[in-house]
Amino acid sequence: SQPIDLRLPTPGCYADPIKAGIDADAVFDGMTEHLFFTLGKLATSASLRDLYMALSYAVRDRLMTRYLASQEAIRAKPHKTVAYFSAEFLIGPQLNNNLLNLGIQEEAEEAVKRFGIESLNDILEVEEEPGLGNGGLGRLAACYMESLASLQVPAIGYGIRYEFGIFNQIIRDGWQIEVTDKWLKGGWPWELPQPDESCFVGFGGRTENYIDDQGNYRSRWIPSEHAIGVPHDIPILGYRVNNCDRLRLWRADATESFDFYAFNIGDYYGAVEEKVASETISKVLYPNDGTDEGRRLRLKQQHFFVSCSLQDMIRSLETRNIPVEQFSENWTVQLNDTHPAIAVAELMRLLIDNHHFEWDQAWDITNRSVAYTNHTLLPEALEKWDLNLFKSLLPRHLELIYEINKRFLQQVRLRYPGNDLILRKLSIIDEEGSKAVRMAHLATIGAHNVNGVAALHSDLIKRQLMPEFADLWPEKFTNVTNGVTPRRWVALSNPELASLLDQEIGSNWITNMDLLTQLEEKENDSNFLDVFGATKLLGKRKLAGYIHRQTGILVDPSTLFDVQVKRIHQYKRQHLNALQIIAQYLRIKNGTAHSIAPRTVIFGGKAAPGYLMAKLMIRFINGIAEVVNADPDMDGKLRVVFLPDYNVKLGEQVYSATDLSEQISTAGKEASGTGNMKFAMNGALTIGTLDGANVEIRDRVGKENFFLFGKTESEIMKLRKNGYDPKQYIEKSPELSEAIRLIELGHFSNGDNELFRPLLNSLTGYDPFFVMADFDDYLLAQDRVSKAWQNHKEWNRMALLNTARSGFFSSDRSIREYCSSIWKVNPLEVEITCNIN
Ligand code: KOT
Repeated sequence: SQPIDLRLPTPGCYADPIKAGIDADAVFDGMTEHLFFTLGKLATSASLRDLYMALSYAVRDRLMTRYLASQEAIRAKPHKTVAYFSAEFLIGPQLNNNLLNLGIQEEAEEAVKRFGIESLNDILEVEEEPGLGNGGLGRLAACYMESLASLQVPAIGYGIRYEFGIFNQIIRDGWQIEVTDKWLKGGWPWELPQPDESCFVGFGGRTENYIDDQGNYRSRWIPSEHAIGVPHDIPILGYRVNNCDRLRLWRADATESFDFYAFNIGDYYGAVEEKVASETISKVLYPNDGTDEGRRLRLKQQHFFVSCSLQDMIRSLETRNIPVEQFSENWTVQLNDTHPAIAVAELMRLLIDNHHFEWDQAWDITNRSVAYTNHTLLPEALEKWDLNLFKSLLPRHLELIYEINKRFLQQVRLRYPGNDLILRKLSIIDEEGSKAVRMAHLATIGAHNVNGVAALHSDLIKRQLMPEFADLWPEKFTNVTNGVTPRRWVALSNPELASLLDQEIGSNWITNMDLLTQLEEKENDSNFLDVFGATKLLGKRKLAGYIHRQTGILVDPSTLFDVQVKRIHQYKRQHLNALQIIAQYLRIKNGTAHSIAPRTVIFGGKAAPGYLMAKLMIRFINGIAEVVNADPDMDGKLRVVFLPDYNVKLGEQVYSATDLSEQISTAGKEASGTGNMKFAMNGALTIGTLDGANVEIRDRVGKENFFLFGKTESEIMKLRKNGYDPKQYIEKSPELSEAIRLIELGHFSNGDNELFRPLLNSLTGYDPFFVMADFDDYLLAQDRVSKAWQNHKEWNRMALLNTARSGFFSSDRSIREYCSSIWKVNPLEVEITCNIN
């Protein structure tokens, strides 16, 4: 390809893809200039925050050549580009990631020292992360953007610039309190507003038919409200390449800063109200992970960002003189779950109503462009929109959906003549009870590919969730097992392990995680195992310091760090872990704890604000922590910690400091999990069920290096079918009965025997997630963990094999699979010439 010739605004040769011509002097000078001109500060009076901002701006400057050259490359020569549509992008802190990918961490370290700062870490500490996601789904989107750029694939991530991200969590008296997340308050240096590329979006109103100038019958939508989407671009630089992709997040603005007519007739508040209503669209992220709230504002958010994004994509074709007919040759749209599924109807609307395509051609373009990733089988998470609500907000889209549905059902009729049941099952419109639009059906019908996120999950989509669809279109249903980026989840978060890997196998592992298998040669190298164990201990010491500062609890880094960090959810079964702790506590109290490993059990995670049972689970864990940590009998044997406000930044400290990873969801419920992968890469052993990607992790790391327990998905199904009674399991298990009795007595609630009643009733009554059924087997697996911990050499050997065999779970591998089997896109290497010197 032709190198891109840019008029570079700053001197220096940018052709070196590694150091980018940036040395410590350049970073220092850049910081000095930004302190003075951008921040209005003198170096002598700059705070840590000022220095963080100055360094970030200086680094952002160094991204711009690549950012512009990457866009120029597409302009110069059309190339299919990935549009990753996601309501959430949980990107985490940006500064260190950009330093790493530019290859200037050491230069930055030296530059900040010249400002009298002891370590770059002091500055990295200041960064606030944009919490624009709930958990796994949003973090996956962020890992995928980083891998796309690193693999030199042209891509844009489209989403929403929420003013308030996921709430901050504080713990008071053991309860979760939600605090507004004001991530933008001090200014956020990583975004570039692009108001010239704003888009107009409609809502509500009505549709009408008309005859155009050529005498054609057409339909159009006359919305009653509008909002403007203002794009804010975040550069996503690939690792040591010139390719710099973008996250384009839309902020909603009012169409007029005031409705002057209303203002003039004296309705001042009415005018302001409309402005406020438009701007509310991008105000706040819905804090539900895995449940669907069905709220009008949420549907507005979805249509808002999807419409802006599709308009933006069509406009980009037009400005490059590419006919809109060639949309699907130039764009591939991935729907991250059904949150952006309205894209199917919106793209049809734009093509038919605005660009005057015939139905068949519009459908062909839509279907060729769009693919859908399903992330959950939980019925409560499958999005459904009340038909009346949908109609009142998106009347034209509903007409188009009816037409899509009519044509689809005709196909179904041909395939299954006379089978009305199947028609009702597959219809986009749910006719049972109050009518609703099923977004997963719209996405599945509109897409050319539907994938699950782990082998088991993809299989269950075909066998349980959508068997009739899979029967109709067997080749449409595929699997792409999730992955996580080794840049953030090893290199940045575990620098000690990263430099050990560099020494042992060279530094190419960071872009080729399969090279980690070379570590297997070291499995019997006693010295190496000690060094490997020592890097883990360093991580544990750091985390112990953090725990002490945050919670006042002193933990011993030589104990087994047993960690469960993830959203709090019944299906993830933090309460199973909590019950296990009570059993260990009782053993210690009763003097029957013979060979149990001294443990520090660490929890972290947020509960959706309206999910009362999850909030009670947090209270429960904290109740146990309070009793255990205050009891001298537990000293040196057991500690329990609930880490408040678990987020990406905290995750970076946790994965590298973990010995045992808790992945204990009810089989069939966790679509994949991605934390499980981060732990394994960092040499934690997993205790887990055969659920989600655990299955594949175990297959890869070896079953002897994984603590398996619990019922399989098919055993769970059978239990449910044959009438599951948790009481039978409780009666058969003395340790479980005893643990439950202690909770009932109020032992973990200062004598209050009502506090945990709802939790106990659920577990002993209906137990929807089979906690009781898996308890004994879990406890046995924990005993195997304790036994394994006695032999440190052996533990380290197993841990090493986990790291060595985790290469498959790099998001680079996942993205390569998406590129070749779903998107059919190739990399486009961005070259930059040095045209100044
Ligand atoms: C569903 C509705 C609203 C918000 C989030 C979801 C959601 C989250 N659905 N699935 N997820 C998680 O996605 C991860 C990435 O694929 C999976 O690893 C995890 O198992 C899902 O629970």
